[in-house]
Amino acid sequence: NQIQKMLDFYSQFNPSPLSIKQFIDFGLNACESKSYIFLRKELPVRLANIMKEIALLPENLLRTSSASQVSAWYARSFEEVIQFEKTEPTQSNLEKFCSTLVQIRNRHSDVVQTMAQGVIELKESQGNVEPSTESSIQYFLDRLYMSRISIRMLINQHTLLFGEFPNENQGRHIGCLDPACDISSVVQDAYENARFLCDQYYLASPELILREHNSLENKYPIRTVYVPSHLYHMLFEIFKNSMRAVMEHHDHDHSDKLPPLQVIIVQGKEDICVKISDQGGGIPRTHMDHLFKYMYSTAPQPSKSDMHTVPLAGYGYGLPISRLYARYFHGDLVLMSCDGFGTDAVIYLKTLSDEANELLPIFNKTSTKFYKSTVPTGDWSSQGSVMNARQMNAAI
Ligand code: W6P
Repeated sequence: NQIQKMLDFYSQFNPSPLSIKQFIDFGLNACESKSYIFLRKELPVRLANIMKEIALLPENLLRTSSASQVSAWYARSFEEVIQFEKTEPTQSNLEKFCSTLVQIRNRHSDVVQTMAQGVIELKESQGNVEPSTESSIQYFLDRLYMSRISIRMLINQHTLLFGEFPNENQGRHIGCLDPACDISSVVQDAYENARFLCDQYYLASPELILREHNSLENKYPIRTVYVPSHLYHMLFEIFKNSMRAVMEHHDHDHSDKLPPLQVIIVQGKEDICVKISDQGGGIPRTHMDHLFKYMYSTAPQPSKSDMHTVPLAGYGYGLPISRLYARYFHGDLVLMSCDGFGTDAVIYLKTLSDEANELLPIFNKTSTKFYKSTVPTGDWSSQGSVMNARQMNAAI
């Protein structure tokens, strides 16, 4: 039908990544019709690119009611936004466009939760999931959520700059970007809010020791151009995990002896690093990869009634999504752990706003191939293919 044709058409285009600098420059000489003309093509392109991938999902996931719900939301939004394909940027069309964008943003607010539900449904209907299916789902969800982050960024910028309350007291902010984002105050804020939860459940919480080191100019505090809500999201998630680890690893009756969380913020030529160190006993290396896996994180929670599991930080989708936020503008989030001692989480951000380009999934032959390929066959010995002592004895 007509919509399918449009979908095929728009999916042929690659999304156009913008840098933080471009978002700022655009916001400074904000022109609503320019933004409108860009978005009425760019939004259908980004929607179509990810919709083509939704179509390639493992069938047993796509068939779940949750995944088909998400798929239907995308179809509806695509349909709505291409209504503007050939309409002129008159005042009334610009207003309609804004309210359509708000409507789309609201429609998609529960995508992450709903896909998580779909993964649970899949597990319940399948029992165990093939490793190849699992890796397809990991690949897909990373791309779906990254696409979603990017589309929401575009919608937020347009609606904040040109929406109903354009000059609402935003201070220095340009849309959702802060051109002088004070990293340490976002760290403080995220720490205080995580600490509030921690105090509620454990009746104590580790202190924070915060240091800054600006290797470029000795000017404090370290500021950068960034989306403060993205940075907050990552930090809040890490703090919750670190606090839980510290509280679970140490004697609750001696909360005056809790090792503090140590954060250092460093500005280098290329990167800004925010390192959060806890002494929460660390993570064994065998668990490290799992922390970023959607399938692992959505394991049906075994102990909902268990009074010892607190909602401070289940390994939900918090970490994988936080890493996507970091990668979205070409940063990263990595964990390093000393099993038995503690964990360092490092958030990397690009120092230069013209190097901070959106990282966007592109639908093409390569991405298609990924869904069809199986897990690469091992060419290193591993637990599975090496004999243990008993097998060795039996073989001899
Ligand atoms: C831990 C486990 C973890 C995950 C993410 C961030 C920090 C930490 N600390 O023990």
